Amino acid sequence: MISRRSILLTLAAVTCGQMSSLAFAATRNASPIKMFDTDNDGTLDLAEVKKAASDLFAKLDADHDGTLDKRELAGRLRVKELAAADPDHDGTLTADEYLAVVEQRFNAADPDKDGTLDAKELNSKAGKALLRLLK
Ligand SMILES: [Ca+2]
Ligand SMILES: [Ca+2]
Ligand SMILES: [Ca+2]
Repeated sequence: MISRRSILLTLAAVTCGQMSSLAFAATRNASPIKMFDTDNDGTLDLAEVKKAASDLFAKLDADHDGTLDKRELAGRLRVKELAAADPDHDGTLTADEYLAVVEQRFNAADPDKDGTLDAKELNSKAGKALLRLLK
């Protein structure tokens, strides 16, 4: 016969397991707004987006030469996109060139032109293209 105590323990273990997998899912799907919304107004403005992009740029620049090459970009920009973003055609992006692409994508993702991106705008195709340059 199974004791009441062991049933309770089993239930507790199952509940804990479910909670930790929920917590895991929440971390994995962390809202980009929550990640980057430094003024906590529920949307991302250009300053917040550029800050996130600068942080990622620094992280990606493995050899610390102040530019990102194709390898460091790791597929974030397609060959064509990289060429378009690289006006001096040296095959690398400076932080300014990178942020210029970010700003273009920000504007493309903000069809109502209110200067902020809400969750719906970030979830659009243009919004997702922008997020690829932020994380
Ligand atoms: Ca904000
Ligand atoms: Ca580099
Ligand atoms: Ca907007």
